[in-house]
Amino acid sequence: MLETAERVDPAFREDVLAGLSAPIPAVPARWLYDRRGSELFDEITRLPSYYPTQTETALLKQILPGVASRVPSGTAVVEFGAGSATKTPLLLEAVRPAVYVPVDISGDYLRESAAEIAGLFPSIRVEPVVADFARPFELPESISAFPKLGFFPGSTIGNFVPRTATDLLRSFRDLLGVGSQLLIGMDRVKPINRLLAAYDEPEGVTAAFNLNLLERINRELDGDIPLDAFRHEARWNDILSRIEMHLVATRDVSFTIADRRFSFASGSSIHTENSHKYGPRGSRVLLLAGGWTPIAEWNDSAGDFAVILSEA
Ligand code: AVJ
Repeated sequence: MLETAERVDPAFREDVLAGLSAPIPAVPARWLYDRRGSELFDEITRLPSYYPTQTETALLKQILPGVASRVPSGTAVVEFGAGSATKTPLLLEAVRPAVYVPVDISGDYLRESAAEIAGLFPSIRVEPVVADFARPFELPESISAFPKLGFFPGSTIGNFVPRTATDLLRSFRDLLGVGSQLLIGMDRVKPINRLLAAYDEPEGVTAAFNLNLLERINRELDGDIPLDAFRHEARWNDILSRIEMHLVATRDVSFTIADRRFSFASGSSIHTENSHKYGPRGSRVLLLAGGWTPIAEWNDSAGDFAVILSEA
């Protein structure tokens, strides 16, 4: 018990206790991604109904020569997130940067994937940075003179509400500097049935991903939440243009977390994740508000997903 308690991030405890006591109960989405959560998300990306990963990967294969032609030679690529095993090699293959700087909060995962990239691309210098990219951090001194290309795929920007998303984009601009570039993936608005199917599929992996948060709370914060008292729900919030994940109480339920008592009425929910979807104009306005001027944009033929190159 003590052994696990020692490793618990105090911010997790604070976020859960404050979040579940709020008028609209919610827990920040980043706590979904513990080891098990990251494995489940990986499984999600391989589901037939979860189109973003397949669509973006196919789109990148097509467009990367065009991207590379707009990127100066001798560039340093800075990826926000440790990088996916498939998308990152595609980018590096096309752009052939001098340096690759993956930035991730998880040191173990970062070192593993950085070593893999270094093995695949012996001519690219790999300089991983352990940091939460949503908080201030510094790039290695050694790349200060290089032209820079930020890479932020996967529609991860969609996890942030627009106010926070623009703050994040501005912090990327401050970090990379005027004249730098950003290649970002953004999921598009599309028919609601397809959006809902991507976040609530028959295989039940997204449900397990969402419910894993409760298991994590029970394990790390000494909770006794009965898992069968909550079910996964994906909702489309039209006015805010986003998919929301919720954990909905299937009956009146009370439980304890870290010696604090909580009660949820049947049908009430814990909001666990947002995934904002943008139309063509909206995505460009968001980038502009964040200090980035779009210079080229690519969409798959169905218009499901966009990759946009911008300049600071
Ligand atoms: C990794 C945040 C882009 O919002 O589509 C997938 C996470 N959540 N299924 C997304 C997620 C449920 C994903 N992002």
